[in-house]
Order: sequence, then C-alpha cells, then structure tokens
Amino acid sequence: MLNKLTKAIRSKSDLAIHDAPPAFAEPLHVGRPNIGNRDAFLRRMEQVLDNQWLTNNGPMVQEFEQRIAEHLGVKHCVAMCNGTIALEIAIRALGLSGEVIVPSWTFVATAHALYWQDIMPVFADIDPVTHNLDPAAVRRMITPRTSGIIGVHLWGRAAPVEELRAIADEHGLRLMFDAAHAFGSTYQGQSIGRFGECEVLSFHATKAFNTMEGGAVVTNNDELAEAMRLMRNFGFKGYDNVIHPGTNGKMIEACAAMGLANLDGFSEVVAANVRNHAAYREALAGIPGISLLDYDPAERNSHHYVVIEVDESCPVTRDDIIVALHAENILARKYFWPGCHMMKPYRDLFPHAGLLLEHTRFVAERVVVLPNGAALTEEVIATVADTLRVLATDIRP
Ligand code: T4K
Repeated sequence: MLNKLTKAIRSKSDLAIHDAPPAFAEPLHVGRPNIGNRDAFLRRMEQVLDNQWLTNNGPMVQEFEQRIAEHLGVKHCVAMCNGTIALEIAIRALGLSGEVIVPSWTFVATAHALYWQDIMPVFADIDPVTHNLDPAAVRRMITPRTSGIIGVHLWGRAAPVEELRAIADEHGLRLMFDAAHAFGSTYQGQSIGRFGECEVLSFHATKAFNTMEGGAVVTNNDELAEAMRLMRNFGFKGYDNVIHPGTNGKMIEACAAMGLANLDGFSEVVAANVRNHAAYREALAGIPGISLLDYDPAERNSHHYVVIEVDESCPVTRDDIIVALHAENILARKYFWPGCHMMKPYRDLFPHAGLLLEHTRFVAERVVVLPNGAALTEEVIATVADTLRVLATDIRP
C-alpha cells in the first residue's frame, strides 16, 4: 500500500514543526515488515493446516532449518521462537557464567539474555567508525570471572571476528555472535553464521528476513546443536524421556512457512534495499553535518539499516531532527540510544559504566535510523532527505 505524500518540502515553512500538515498521511516506519510472496505463504499455510501439525519440530520447521543451513553454508540451524530465546539457549549451551563481555551499543536483548540467567553483561566500548566492539576495549574488560565474549554484527556489518577469536583463544574464553542484524551478510566473503562457536539470528518481523517472530542458532558444532535441540524442547529425548533441563524455545510451523516463503524472495528484498541505500546516498549528499553509514562494497550486507550520523557541524541537533521527522510522520529511530549501560537495570548495576564507554556515548548521541524496506519509493526517500536538508540549511528564524 502506497503511503500518500501530501506536500513538497522546499523551505522551513513547509515543515510540520512549523504548523504545515505532515508530509505523510500514514506513519512511515523503520521496521515495516517485508511481506514476500503472499500466495506462496498461504499455500504453505494450507499445508500446515492439512498436516494438522502446528508445532514441535514439524515438517515446515525441519525444511526451514535445512534451507537456512544450506543458505549459510553451516552444518546446523536450530530454529527457535525468537532471537532472544535463541541467545539465552546458546548462552546456556556454551556454559557461560560469571561475566560475559558484550557491547553496550546493541539492542537490549543481547544484555538481557545474559542478565536474565544471572550472568553479568560487562559492557566494552566500540569502534566509533564501525559501531562494532573494539578489541582493545574488550581486552580491558577481562577479569578472572570472564567466561565469554558475545560480538554483535551491528547493522549487519561483521564484528572484528579474527581479533575477537584471538582474544578468546588467548584467555580461554568462549566466543559467540549475536547475528540478529546479519542474515545475508558476509565476513571476508564467507556468510555470517559460520563464526565463533555459534551465531544467533533473529527473524523478527522488523528484520530484513522475517518469520514474523523467530530466531535460530547456527553452528558447525554437532554436540552444541544437539544440546540446543534438547533445551528448546524441555530436554525431551523421545516420549516421556527428559534428559536435559530445558525450556520452550520452539519455532511454530506458521513461522517456518513464512520463513520459507520469504527466503525465496530474499534476494529481491536485498536488491530493493541496495537501491534504496543508493537513493538515500544521492538524496542526502551535501547536507551539512549529516553522513550516511557505508557498507563495505567487498562484503555482502542486506542494507536493511539506513543509519545516518548527525555531527557537530549540523545546525540542528539529532534530537531536534527526530522531533521534526516524527512531525512529518517519518518515525525515524535513535537505535540503540542511550546504550544498554544507560538502561535502568544496567545503570543501577554500573552507574559509572559510561566512563569506559566514550565511543558508545559519542555514537549514541549522533545516530538516526531512517525508514527502509522493499515498499519504499524514491519519492519517499527524496521527501525524507528534503526534510533533513531544509532542517540543516534553512536556518532563518
Ligand atoms: N539482538 C539484536 C542485536 C537485535 O537487534 C534484536 C532484535 C535481538 C537480539 C532480539 O531478537 P528478537 O528476540 O526480537 O527476535 C525491534 C524489534 O522488536 C527487535 O526484534 C529488534 N531487534 C529491534 C532492533 O527492533 P522495537 O522495540 O524497536 O520494536 P517496535 O515495536 O518499536 O517496532 C519497530 C518499528 O517497526 C515500529 O515503528 C513499528 C514497525 N512495525 C513493527 C512490527 C512488529 C511494523 O510496522 N509492523 C510490525 O509487525 O524492537
């Protein structure tokens, strides 16, 4: 459905913050789901209903796991009900305990998955250019209680995999990745999903590739995969035989059906995102103080996140930009402001964590994530950019 554009934005007086009508009749969301081939999904749903098999490792989930493992070139895909439970189960299966080093600059689920299990997330600073963990900062946070590192491939850009591997090996730590943003990304030409001891994917509705809700742990480790399969199904090994502590982390057949339908259309989603990114680049060029985060042309990336940074040379602040965009019904986001360390559960634990997170604080004050997705048009992108250009250049009172 096309979102109706109501006006052109050429000067300050055209802005909704100055009482003009909003640019869009309906809200323009950052996380609008990519709905793939409806017919393919509905056909698969007919099959699910005909099978009378709705969950508990049904045929759709098994096919989905096989297709994802093939797609990523990894031995095992253990599908789960969401990325957060997948993180929790992976953390348990790896036997993490005590302290685990994570970035603060990530979605709060990365930290929660540890803390929920009485493991302390210890926040290490990031590289302000890549927004990913800074290996030197990781080294600084290691203590005798550290059991592991969770790297996050933020915005689908690979974390410094090799450097983190070297640190983990040197200190006898386990290494896993939160690859929630990185379905379809590569590191040194190889699909994300193959690194660390395991990697965790999210297939949430707002992700480039979605199963409505869903997630998975992918790994080449047979034993780990086996343990996670048990854990996601209460530890059952056949009827009446519980051999492991566990929970309910199962993906349902309807989600797998959505995933299978969407997987066939994923390359089209990426192609649309790449086009959108290029259109944003062109439209945003020359706006003072605003830069678009780049993706490495040598690596694959779904280009799902359109991330801009607002620096000191911009005449308006990042937060003023958010207010002005929202007034136009452009619901841009400050992901992942203010950083996990500033969110109440963690701020209460570590009130001074920010002192060691200089780059996290710096980036958190600058980032705006703009709407993206297969349904976006060039006209919409141009309007988002026009709003930013007028805000940053038309500074007449
Ligand atoms: N690790 C990382 C690094 C992650 O980014 C995430 C999830 C996880 C782990 C955990 O994976 P999951 O357990 O979620 O599988 C959203 C998502 O809920 C979350 O999945 C995602 N990261 C995070 C980055 O974004 P919110 O709180 O921003 O969601 P919400 O409800 O504000 O939705 C975002 C936008 O999308 C809204 O403007 C509305 C729009 N939207 C949303 C849904 C669900 C739609 O248009 N349609 C929809 O169906 O967290």
